[in-house]
Amino acid sequence: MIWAREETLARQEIEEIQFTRLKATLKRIYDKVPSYRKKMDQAGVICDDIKSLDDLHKLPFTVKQDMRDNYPYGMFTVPRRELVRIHASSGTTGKPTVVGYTRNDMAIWTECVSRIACMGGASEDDVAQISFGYGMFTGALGLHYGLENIGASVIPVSSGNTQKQIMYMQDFGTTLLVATPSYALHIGEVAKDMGIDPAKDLNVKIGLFGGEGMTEPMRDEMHRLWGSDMKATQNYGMSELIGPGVSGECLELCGMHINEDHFIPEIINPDTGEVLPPGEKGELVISCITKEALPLIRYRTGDISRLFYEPCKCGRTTVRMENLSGRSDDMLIIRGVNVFPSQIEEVLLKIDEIGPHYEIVVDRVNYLDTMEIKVELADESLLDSYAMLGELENRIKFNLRTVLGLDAVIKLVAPRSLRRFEGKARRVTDLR
Ligand code: DLL
Repeated sequence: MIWAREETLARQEIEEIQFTRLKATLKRIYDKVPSYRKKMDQAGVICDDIKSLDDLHKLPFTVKQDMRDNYPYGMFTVPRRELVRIHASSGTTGKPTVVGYTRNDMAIWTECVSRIACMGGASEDDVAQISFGYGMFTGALGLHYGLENIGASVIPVSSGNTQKQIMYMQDFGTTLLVATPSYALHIGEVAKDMGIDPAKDLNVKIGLFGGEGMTEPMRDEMHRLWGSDMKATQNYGMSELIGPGVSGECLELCGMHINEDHFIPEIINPDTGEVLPPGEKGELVISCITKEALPLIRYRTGDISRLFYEPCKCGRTTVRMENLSGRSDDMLIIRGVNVFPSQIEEVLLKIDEIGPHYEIVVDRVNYLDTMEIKVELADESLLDSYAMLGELENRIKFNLRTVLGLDAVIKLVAPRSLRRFEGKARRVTDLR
């Protein structure tokens, strides 16, 4: 089901809406946010210079550092008392990034997530278990409001307490799971430990996954565990932009539809800032054109993707963004080779004998980069055969070298011996 008419507009119509909303938002930010006004003045651009969407590139970027410099409320265009919700995303260093919502922003957020839930096959018939951590993370409450809005019965279980999650699934008849892909896999394996086959004994038919990427082999793994008939889609968002609700996959699985009447996407060359044509890969930049409290313009997400404008078979006309290759700051440079952890994951998960859990440790020894990958065996019995282990290790090394041009030390470890995550997985340790 398509939730809103705005998802099916003709391109000209959508662009007209975008332009009108962009102009209004820009004026608002120029008037209310001193740091952005300063940036525009320094760039020598005034609101009236933006005469069409093609002029968007004239505007300065907003970056995470702007949020830090204006901590906590300096980027807001409304007084604090107009905020009805505050969230924050914790970075690895320093203060968190603070985001806020007016009452109207909450309505927009709910609308955007409702669309994404419908894209993934959700409806009022669903019992939706939200296994994202409730709290400052936008994921849980974002999906919560959206799913409630479409009429699903929401169970706000939060993350953790995995055995109890499974009990709720059985007793409450959960049909839809919201989680990070890594936690969804973990819930499935704990169910198996309890003697419950998620594919046969549970009724979870829809997975709305997000907050981190799901590569295609990871999706296959999801189907193996939760059943081949599970609709396993992913959706994308970011606290600074709104939280979840920026884009989501429909059941055609050909990229994530962006809610274009609320967000204008661009892809840029991350080194030069130049805007790249449709279909080219680069950094995703998003302008929020309807938000009241924190409408960031040309925000550099750091996420790597590309855009496809061809209408989708599902009937939506909104632009699709390719599932992310990763974040520009996750990219590892190992002996000069650029590699995203997601590329390593793609190679690993195509090998049948190993499970979907791995850890990458990058270090520098005697001025040379080294990479060690710990990979879990899918089946304990493999541990008994040295010959098999040796062959498997060589095959993994060979595949990595062929696809990525990189040598790695492979450590095969027993099933269930690596760390599990209840939220976003952290699979890379860079010791350099
Ligand atoms: O993760 C918002 C969200 C929650 C989206 C739940 C979808 C579902 P942050 O915590 O601010 O917000 O983290 C944003 O997470 O820049 C991406 O790098 C990554 N990310 C989010 N969704 C995906 C996805 C939420 N589907 C950062 N694929 C983003 C890959 C994702 N990465």
